[in-house]
Amino acid sequence: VPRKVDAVRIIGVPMDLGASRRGVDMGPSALRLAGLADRLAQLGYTVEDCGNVRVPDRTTLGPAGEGGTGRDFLPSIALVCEELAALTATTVRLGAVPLVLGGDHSLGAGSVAGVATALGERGQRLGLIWLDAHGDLHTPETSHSGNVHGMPVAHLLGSGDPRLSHVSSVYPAVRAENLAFVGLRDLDPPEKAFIRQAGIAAFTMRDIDERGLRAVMSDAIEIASRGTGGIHVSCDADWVDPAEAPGVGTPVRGGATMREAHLAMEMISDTGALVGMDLVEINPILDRHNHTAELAVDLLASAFGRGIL
Ligand code: 5AB
Ligand code: MN
Ligand code: MN
Ligand code: MN
Repeated sequence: VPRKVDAVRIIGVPMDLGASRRGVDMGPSALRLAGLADRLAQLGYTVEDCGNVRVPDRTTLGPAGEGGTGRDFLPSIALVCEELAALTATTVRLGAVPLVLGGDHSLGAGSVAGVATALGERGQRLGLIWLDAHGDLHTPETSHSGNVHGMPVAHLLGSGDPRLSHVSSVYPAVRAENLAFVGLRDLDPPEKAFIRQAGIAAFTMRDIDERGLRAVMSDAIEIASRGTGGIHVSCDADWVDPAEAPGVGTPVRGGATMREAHLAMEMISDTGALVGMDLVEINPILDRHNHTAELAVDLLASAFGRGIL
């Protein structure tokens, strides 16, 4: 399949307001230091690094910062998501793929929203593949932790706080029928209820164990492709097993192997339908010698076609 787009724009989002554990704000630096831009350029892409979106440090947010808990940061996160969505929308309009570097996964409510806006202007819907150990399907009401990185998918589907669910000019930004999860293994009860009630395609690690990554991923791609103008892939580094990707904020044992992760990325590349991508939740403080960021750059290279002979 010839690829549709040969320009990639890198957008860093050094945000840790959505997570309890600090340090994922350093993710964009770690991924850049692991050689991301050069790797993509070697694959023949025109690469433009737009630098970082401005994100307030939580120590500057006053009482909400030091004393606050997760949901206190929602207004600040929503502002970052608005700005990020404007950038990803512009990038898609210009004919390039936005590659968003996190930062915690709350940014997904902005990155995906912007891509949905740009496709909506062409009369197209967006398909979404969410690679994650977690469902990220909480609303501020159902979340026990209050952490907004556990909420982006619910908001993209139109639930929760309007400041996060109305970032896109398309509402909801993504329809449940065009969404597929892959790699799930740590869901809270309200997230399971959401999946059942909305009828979301949720492929767990058990599905990968029983059917193999290839069968699961082709189902996910089919779901995200059906009736859509392109696929956004939001990759939480914690979908990979922590033995291979230790530098993540919320590790859960029993994740995808390195080879399964590569195959998933190669299959995404084969679709030629990738219109946007996030790589989030890398925590350099918990990493060993930047190995998780290096693995992530390898995986991104696979998603952008390095396996094509
Ligand atoms: B991540 C948990 N469900 O809501 C919560 O890493 C974890 O973006 C959320 O997937 C993990 O706090 C969010 C327990
Ligand atoms: Mn996540
Ligand atoms: Mn996760
Ligand atoms: Mn996490």
